Amino acid sequence: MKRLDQVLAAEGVPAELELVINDVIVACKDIAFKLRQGELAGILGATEDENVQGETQKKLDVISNDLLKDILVANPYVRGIGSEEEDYTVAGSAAGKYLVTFDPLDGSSNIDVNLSVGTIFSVLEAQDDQSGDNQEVFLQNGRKQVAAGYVLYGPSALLVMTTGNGVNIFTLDTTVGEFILTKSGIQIPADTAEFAINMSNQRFWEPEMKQYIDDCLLGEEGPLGKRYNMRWVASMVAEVHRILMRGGIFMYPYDKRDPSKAGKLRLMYEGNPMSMIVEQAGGASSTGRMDIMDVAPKGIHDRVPVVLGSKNEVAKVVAYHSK
Ligand code: AHM
Ligand code: MG
Repeated sequence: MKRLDQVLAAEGVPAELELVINDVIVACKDIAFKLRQGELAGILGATEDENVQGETQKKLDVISNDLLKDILVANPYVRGIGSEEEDYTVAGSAAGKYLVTFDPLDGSSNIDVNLSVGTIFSVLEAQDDQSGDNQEVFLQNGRKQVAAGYVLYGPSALLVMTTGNGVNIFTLDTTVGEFILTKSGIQIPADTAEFAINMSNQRFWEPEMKQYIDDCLLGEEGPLGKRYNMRWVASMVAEVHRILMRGGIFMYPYDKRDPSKAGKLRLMYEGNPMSMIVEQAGGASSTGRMDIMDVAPKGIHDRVPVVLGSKNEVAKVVAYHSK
């Protein structure tokens, strides 16, 4: 039985980075225990507030955000944090080497119906001596991530993470409160016949995406030559986890509902960390036109079209976009 700290040490992760990851995990364990208590802890339902994205905040969005923010800005190795639920980046320690971005509770529309949600995090190195409350210091592409992961709060709480040495899965042992390594060397099957997309947005998609899905729906008789299955949990963490376990393709493409936004999902909190995990597991991740991790962020809350999962299927979607 290996604990997270033992695995990180064996991967040669610097001690300071390990201490940063450890603080993320301490907060995630707290979130996991609060989710287990659910209604009993009075944590369900919405607040009166909206976040910077214009979305109503759930009580647990705010609680999870505060848990992560408070522990990380107090960590001497953290220069600053950026969160989906914070308008601006927040400064940590001036001498800190690392920047952490996170979506504290992804898929939070699922909380009140007792379905899976997750925390997604990404760690970058601060490249210069600017303070962490200056968002410029965060604006690095996804290839610069030194660690990325998510915690899936499902029937069991799972930590899935990478430091660039493959993908490991840890299961929260609730009897001792530790994440224990349960799977390593995760590899996403290269081929799949299972897609995940919110079909209700179809009329807003670009023609290339619509054509790909139309062809999937034609099954064996269509140009893709196979019968597809569909899943949509409305929780990216759960979708990505299913893809890690059995393959698949997940898409939240650009759509024209709001032309000022390049899609629904956020580059720094969702696109980049999930792309690092998927690529480390042998999968692929694209906007449809370029690798997500090569996108240069212009703002901390930038959005990005997302197509990720089984390598050969992602390549097909990219081919539709280059026709
Ligand atoms: P959130 O960060 O506000 O929870 O939004 C992200 C979530 C993803 O987990 C999921 O893939 C998507 O939004 C679901 O969107 P939709 O409501 O269109 O089904
Ligand atoms: Mg999210």
